Amino acid sequence: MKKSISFAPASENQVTSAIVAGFAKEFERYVESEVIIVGGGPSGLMAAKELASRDVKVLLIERNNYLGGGFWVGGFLMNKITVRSPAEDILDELGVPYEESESEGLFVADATHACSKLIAATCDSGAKILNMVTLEDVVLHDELVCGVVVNWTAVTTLPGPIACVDPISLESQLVIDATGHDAAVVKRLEMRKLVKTRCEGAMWVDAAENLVVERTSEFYPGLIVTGMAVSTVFGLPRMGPTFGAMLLSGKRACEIAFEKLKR
Ligand code: 48H
Repeated sequence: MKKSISFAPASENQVTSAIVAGFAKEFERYVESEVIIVGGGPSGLMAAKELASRDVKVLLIERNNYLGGGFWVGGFLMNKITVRSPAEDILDELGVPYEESESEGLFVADATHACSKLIAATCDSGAKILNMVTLEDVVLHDELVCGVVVNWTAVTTLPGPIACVDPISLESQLVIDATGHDAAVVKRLEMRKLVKTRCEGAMWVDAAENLVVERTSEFYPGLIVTGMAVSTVFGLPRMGPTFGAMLLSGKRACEIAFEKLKR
């Protein structure tokens, strides 16, 4: 005979209260963080996971409902991702199964498995995630980036005449631009002629991945760039659907941020 299940009793208003109280308490704690990461693709997730694992107070902002950015698909809508050695070490760390392709040192994994594991590891690390939130601007004090200006993505996509909703600011000691090809944070500085970005270069996988990791850096005081944003700002070649450099660039961004926080 089937055993019937009886859930704990709750009223509708108790469900609502639980959500409001849970959100408000945490949100208030994160109006000031040590590091804010904008963009929840592979580089941003990796940087968030690594920083939170070192007990850094880190907030990741993502404009979509879902995290993962371009990591869910490997290119041309085929859901296999590739990484080149030595980035398979990260797949090992995450517990993602993979196979070596016919090309030595080039590994293939299920995109959904890799992406889910990276998201789960980031959440487990203690990084705070704010999804459905879009970066609108930066906080800039005396030529130092010290926070972000954000709004609900739903507000930013409303037609102009009904979107008169001011954004809010969140402060941090450092901001990491992990917004991919857009380099959306850096672009707010370029708009004001404080920096100049180059256009992302044409495809050249062999050169591109090394360069992205090498050039992951503090691009402007208080602002670190990681992932494809590095290609955009420095005009580096693109690498196509291979993700080792995104993961290692996120790790590098963490190391740079961690060193800066210590000083
Ligand atoms: C909040 C924002 C905003 C904003 C964007 O594109 P991503 O996956 O970025 P990376 O750099 O971690 O990885 C790049 C990789 O996916 C890729 O495209 C590669 C390897 N391309 C090679 C090639 O040759 O084309 O993720 C960026 C994330 C996304 O989730 C966006 O939704 C988010 O940032 N985002 N979040 N406010 N203004 N802009």
